[in-house]
Amino acid sequence: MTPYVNGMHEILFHRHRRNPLLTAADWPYAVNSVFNAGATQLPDGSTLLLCRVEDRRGHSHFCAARSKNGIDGWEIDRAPTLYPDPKNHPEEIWGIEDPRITFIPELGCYVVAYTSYSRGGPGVSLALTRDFHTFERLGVVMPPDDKDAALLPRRIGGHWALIHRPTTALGAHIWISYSPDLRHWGSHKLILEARRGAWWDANKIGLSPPPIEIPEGWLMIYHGVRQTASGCIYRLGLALFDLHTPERCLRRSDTWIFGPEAPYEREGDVNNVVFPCGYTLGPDGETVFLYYGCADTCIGLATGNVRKLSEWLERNGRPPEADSTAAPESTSHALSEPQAAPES
Ligand code: BMA
Repeated sequence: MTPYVNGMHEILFHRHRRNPLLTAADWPYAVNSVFNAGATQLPDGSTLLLCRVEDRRGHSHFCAARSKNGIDGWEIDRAPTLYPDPKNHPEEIWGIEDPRITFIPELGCYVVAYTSYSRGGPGVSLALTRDFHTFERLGVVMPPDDKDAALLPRRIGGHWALIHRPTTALGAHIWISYSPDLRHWGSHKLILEARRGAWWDANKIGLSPPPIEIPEGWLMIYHGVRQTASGCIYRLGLALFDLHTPERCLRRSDTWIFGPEAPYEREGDVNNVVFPCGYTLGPDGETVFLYYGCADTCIGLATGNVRKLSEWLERNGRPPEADSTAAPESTSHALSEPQAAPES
């Protein structure tokens, strides 16, 4: 650990002592790096990580790693689990990245939301799977520039809801969109804005793992990107959204809660990055196992507690409209006047 950490902040996520949990050295075939893994708990209670694996071309694919306790004893697929298919899906010509997994009880399958990368830029694609061996691709659902997407596990007002992060000349903010069938999307709404100026989450934010459903609402761990003279710093903040109207942000933290501190987070192919794409909950239903990419090079685990996260946000967060320094010209009516989700 860096000797410069102040140590006076409340610690909400604890790094596992076996970090980094998974690195390129663990892989059964030639790879450059493994990071930004989606995560889910399988019916037998074991943990599946769908790891982003980068080859020496710089292109990424996904490879599944399974473990009984989510910590060690990983069994890694001997070959790529989901590989770009540019012939049928030209949007994947430069690879597929950053998967987020949601189990959908109504469909009895998992939906993987991922970044498909091509000449057009990064877009959001969806694929369905029951077993993480075969996948049904739905193709691009959000055209470039868009990424950092995850599906909510059930319909809201009769419609599926996708959280994602389009980028425009005005910045990179978090949006929600709705669909009757996972293929046609509309009712797009801005739900969380990047702040500006000196803020740790100025200009660019994005969803990290899929939102966590708690009694108080959808708890979102999001990443904020600070641009500095020596590159970007990726850190994590918290926001809470209304359970029935997930476009309505109830609270947002002012400060980040987790950032690059350990040497494997500080230094790698891209320095100073912590980037979770997945979590699982422990048997107590409260312990969060947060799996995160470290410096675009390896995979770490940090554990927290949903109740403590929620209580901390209650004490330290505030409604976004109370933030007078964000978006002074108020580009977002959705932030101050939340609208109901479309009716079925
Ligand atoms: C983001 C994403 C992540 C990556 C991060 C840091 O834009 O592309 O995949 O981990 O940058 O390089």
